Formats: sequence, structure tokens, C-alpha cells
Amino acid sequence: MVNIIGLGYIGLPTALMLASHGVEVVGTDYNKELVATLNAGYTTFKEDGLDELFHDAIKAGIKFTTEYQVTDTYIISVPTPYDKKFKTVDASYVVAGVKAALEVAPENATIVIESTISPGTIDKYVRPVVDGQEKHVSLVHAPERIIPGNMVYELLHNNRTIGADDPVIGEKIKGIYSSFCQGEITVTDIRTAEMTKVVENTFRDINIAFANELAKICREGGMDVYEIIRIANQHPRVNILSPGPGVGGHCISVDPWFLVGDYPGLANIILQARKINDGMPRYVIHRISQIMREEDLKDVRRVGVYGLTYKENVDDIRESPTLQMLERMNDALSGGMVQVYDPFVEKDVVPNQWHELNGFLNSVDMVVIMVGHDEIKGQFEKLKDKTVLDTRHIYTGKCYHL
Ligand code: SAJ
Repeated sequence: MVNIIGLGYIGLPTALMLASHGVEVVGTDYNKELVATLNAGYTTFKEDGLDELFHDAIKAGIKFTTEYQVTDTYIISVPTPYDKKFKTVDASYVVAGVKAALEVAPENATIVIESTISPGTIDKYVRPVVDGQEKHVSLVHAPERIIPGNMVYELLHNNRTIGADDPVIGEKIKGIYSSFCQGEITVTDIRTAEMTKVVENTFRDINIAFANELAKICREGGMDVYEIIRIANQHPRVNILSPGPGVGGHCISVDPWFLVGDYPGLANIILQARKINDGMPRYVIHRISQIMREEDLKDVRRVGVYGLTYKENVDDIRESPTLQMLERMNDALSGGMVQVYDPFVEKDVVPNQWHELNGFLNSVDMVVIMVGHDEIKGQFEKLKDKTVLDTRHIYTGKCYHL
């Protein structure tokens, strides 16, 4: 039996996937409310295909509880919050999860850590806890790679990495993930697995920063960045990502800082990329002011910001470029408050937040598309009388770009 500890964005889909592929699974979370919701038959966040998977797993006998189980395999997928000021990861939830597992784990059990951690975290914070007790317990790091918005498909099809001290244990854990994972699974050591995960997200951050820098250069030089990237990408060895209003989410905007923090002086491109991407929300404010002047729009309250989430078709607002922009907007746009709307965000998180598209659009003259949700793609005719700044290059009508 596998005991999954932490039933959030990664733990829940992983637990459901294992259970629906014949593995006996108990999901444990200390949040009683979350466990009660799952036991009442409801998932806790929106994701394509998650509800179907949930029903398959229930049929297969998955259990949800607040109790830690006595078993030979634990998978820890708890949050690793990030300290914005010191750019470091807080491993305390991981350590607490490991300690909880150790209390009940039998001799020779394996503890797998799925949570994203900075390279060296296991040696520094987890290993001392495991080594400091009598029982022999093996450690494994199996970082997740799935992308919010396409989690179910990617769980099934992505390649995976498993880092273990002992290759035999690595192979055993590979066997468990192979129950559902159709991709290739590479077994390596723990440090390599930790580093690889961070490198993957850093690669993407640098590529996006390059696209953002090109957008600014092309604006200055009067060139169309999207056409240039489209043509450049026809080269067989070029694959430039898309410019945008910034990089949000809990991964790409966070992981590269681990390398900057641990290797100051060596992580130079990485640091510049972070600065460029973090500067994009401010650049969008600058574009809004420019366009307002050009169009003779005077009232900031009649500017509407479409999209609050960190990217399209998800309900996650962590580190979202829109939130970063709104924080800075007050002073930059002479104190006025823009209107804001996102179809995926039901709770009120910012002032002047609308919960209905038509009302939002009626209250504004200018729309800034910050997120390319499918919702707006299906209703572009509603924007035809507006001044539009499209930061995502999705709008088909006449508009401004980054
Ligand atoms: N973005 C751009 N331009 C692009 C692509 C993305 O501006 O061309 C922005 C998005 O709008 C968003 C941010 O970057 O604000 C990050 O979004 P994303 O879709 O690129 O990635 P995440 O953060 O949702 O998921 C990433 C993935 N990592 C990689 O692709 C290397 C995912 O596979 C990881 O599992 C996840 O991080 C994680 O948990 O580490």
C-alpha cells in the first residue's frame, strides 16, 4: 500500500492516478476539512479530467484520512513555501511530513519526496531527521513535472526522474510509478534529481525572458516580435517561447532563485532572466499609460484588466503577473483603480473585481488582456468597440501589443 501524505495540487492527482491503476492507496492530509470534502465525493480544485479520475479512484477503493498509515511506501507531496525576501525554500512542511511518516513507518520503509525542493534540501534538512532514529528508512526524490491545466494527460505521458541513494530502491519506486506512467523513468541519485527539476524550470524561465526582451527590443525598433519569433522558430534548432505580462505560478518564478541564492556570482543569466520576467508587470503598466495617452483616455477607472490567474484556464493565482501589476499600479497610475475580472476566480481578491464578463466590459473603455482564458477567445466580438492591449497575442481584432 502507498500512503500519500499531502493531498494538494500534486498529491491528489498522483494518489488518484495510482489508485485507478490498481495500486492500493490511502491519502493522508492533516487538513480535516479537505479530507471531509474528498470523503463527501468532491474534488478540491478544478482541473481537466480530475473529476473523472476521482470517480475511477473511488471505485478502485482509494481512502482519504487524517491518519498516517503503517506501510512500506510513503509519498510526500506537501507545500514548499517560498520566502520572497530571502529567496529560499521553507522545507518545514516536508520535514514535518517525513517525521509523521517516520513515527509509524516500519523498518526498511521508503519515503519518497515529490515536493519541489532546492538542490541539497534532502541532505540538509531531511537526511538528519531520518538518520537520527533507530529504524532503517530509505529516501527517494521523485520530483513532479506536470503542468497545471494538463495534469491528467501529463501524469500519464511525461517522462519522470527518480533519485535514490540505493538503485534497488529506485527501481522499486519506479515500479510503482510505472503502474500509470507511460513515459520513460530515469533512476539516478538524489542530488541529480533535485538539481534536474530546478534546471528544467530555470530553462523555461530563461527562454521566456529572452522572448520578453525581444518584445521590448522590437517595440523600440518598430518590429513585430510575434512574426519574428514565428519565423525564427521555423529553424529546426530554434524554439523561442512567447512574450507575456510576466511569469507567475509556484514553480518557474521561484525555482531559479534557488540557484541564484546558492551560487551568487555564478548564476548570472539566471539572475538576469528573473529580473526581466519580474519586470514585465511594470512594463505592462508603462504600456497602459502610453496607450491611454495615445487614445486620449483619461480615467483609469475605465481601464479593465482581464485575467487574475497566473496563466490560462486554471484557477491558481499564486505569483500571478496581474496581482504583481495591480500592487504596483496604484502609484504608477495616479491612484486610480482599474476594474478587474477573471472567470476562474470566484472569491474577491482585489478591489473593483467583477464576477460577470458583460458587466465588467460595460464599465470600461480599455481592456488589458493579461490571461488568455478560452472564455474570452470565444467572445472577441464583445471587444470590438474597446481599446485593447493584448499581452498574450490571442486577440484577432485590431489592438495594441506589449
Ligand atoms: N509563460 C509565458 N510565456 C510562455 C510560457 C509561459 O509568459 O511562452 C508564463 C505563463 O503565463 C505563466 C508562467 O510563465 O505565468 C509559468 O507557466 P508555465 O505554463 O510555463 O508553467 P507552470 O509554472 O504552470 O509549470 C511549470 C512546468 N515546467 C516546465 O515546463 C519546465 C511544469 O512542467 C512543472 O511541473 C511545474 O512548473 C512545476 O511544478 O515545477
